[in-house]
This record gives sequence, C-alpha cells and structure tokens, in this order.
Amino acid sequence: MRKVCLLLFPLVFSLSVAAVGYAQDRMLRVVAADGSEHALSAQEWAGLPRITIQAVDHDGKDARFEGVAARDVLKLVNAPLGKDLRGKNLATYVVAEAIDGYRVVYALTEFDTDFTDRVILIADRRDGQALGTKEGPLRIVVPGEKRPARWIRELVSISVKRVP
Ligand SMILES: Nc1nc2c(c(=O)[nH]1)N[C@H]1C(S)=C(S)[C@@H](COP(=O)(O)O)O[C@H]1N2
Ligand SMILES: [Mo]
Repeated sequence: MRKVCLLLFPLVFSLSVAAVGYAQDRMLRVVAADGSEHALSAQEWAGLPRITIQAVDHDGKDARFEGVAARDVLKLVNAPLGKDLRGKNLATYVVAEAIDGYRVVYALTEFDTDFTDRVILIADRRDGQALGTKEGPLRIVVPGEKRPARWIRELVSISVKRVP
C-alpha cells in the first residue's frame, strides 16, 4: 500500500500542477455549435484584434470599454456569420455563462455586421484599467440596452447553439 502511494504521489502531484496551470492560463471557454470546445488562453486572447467602445453603465456613467468584439471570438469556433447567416442558421443563438451561474442569451444576428452596427464587446478594461475581480477579468458589454442585464460579469464561457 505504502509503495503504491509512493509511486502514485508524483503522478497525482504533476497532474494537479498541470491542471492548475491550465486553469490559470485559460481566459475563456468557447463552445462550437457541435459541442466541441476551444479553451482560449491568455496568450491567444492577447493576440486578438482589440477595439474600444463607449457605453453607459448601470450607474448611468459613460465609460470607455476595451476588449475584443465578441464576434471575433465566435469566429474561432466557426459560428455561421456573414454570408453563412441565412436560412436554418438564423436559428443560431449564443449563451454566455458566468462564474456565479448567471446565464444570458443573444441571437447570433446581434453579432453580425450585416445585421447591425452595434458591437457587443468582451471587455477586459474600463477607462484604461483592467476590470476588477467582481466584474472581470472579462465582462460582456452590450451598448445601447435600456437595462444592462446582459452585461454579464465574470464571464467564463460563451457557446454557440442551434435551436433543435
Ligand atoms: N455574472 C453576473 N453578471 C451580471 C449579473 C449577475 O447576477 N451575475 N446581473 C446583471 C444585471 S441584472 C445587471 S442590472 C448588471 C448590473 O451591472 P453592475 O454590476 O455594473 O451594476 O449586471 C448584469 N450582469
Ligand atoms: Mo438588473
């Protein structure tokens, strides 16, 4: 028994170290319509095109949010945007989920430049500062909505789904 423990310890230890390293490096889980997952690392996040938008937050304050357009993240899992967003694909939606289990839904059309000029942002900075722990590291910002209920804080995953 003791021998088994001694043999198992290095294995369990290295697996835990690997798991912690993986969890820390992962910024966001992105799930394709077929259920396959893309773990977006901090490094990959840093390489995505960045934009800045103005939006009025829950307290009525005008703020400058920086991050990555959600559509550019959805493209990583081949969400049917642009010329592909027609016919059956119009029944595609996006579910965002936070650490606290809060979930919200958007139609895929809300992310498409052929449908709207509004940019739904996955923000990591507000007025030049990284988002705090209660809000970040990532928060979705949906400019122009009367209630910011879909401004999901502490975002952990974003999934593309098709109405069955
Ligand atoms: N993760 C998470 N995000 C959330 C919520 C929540 O309960 N959990 N509440 C939403 C609602 S209903 C509102 S009105 C806004 C509030 O934004 P604030 O935290 O910047 O005031 O956050 C939204 N984002
Ligand atoms: Mo709210």
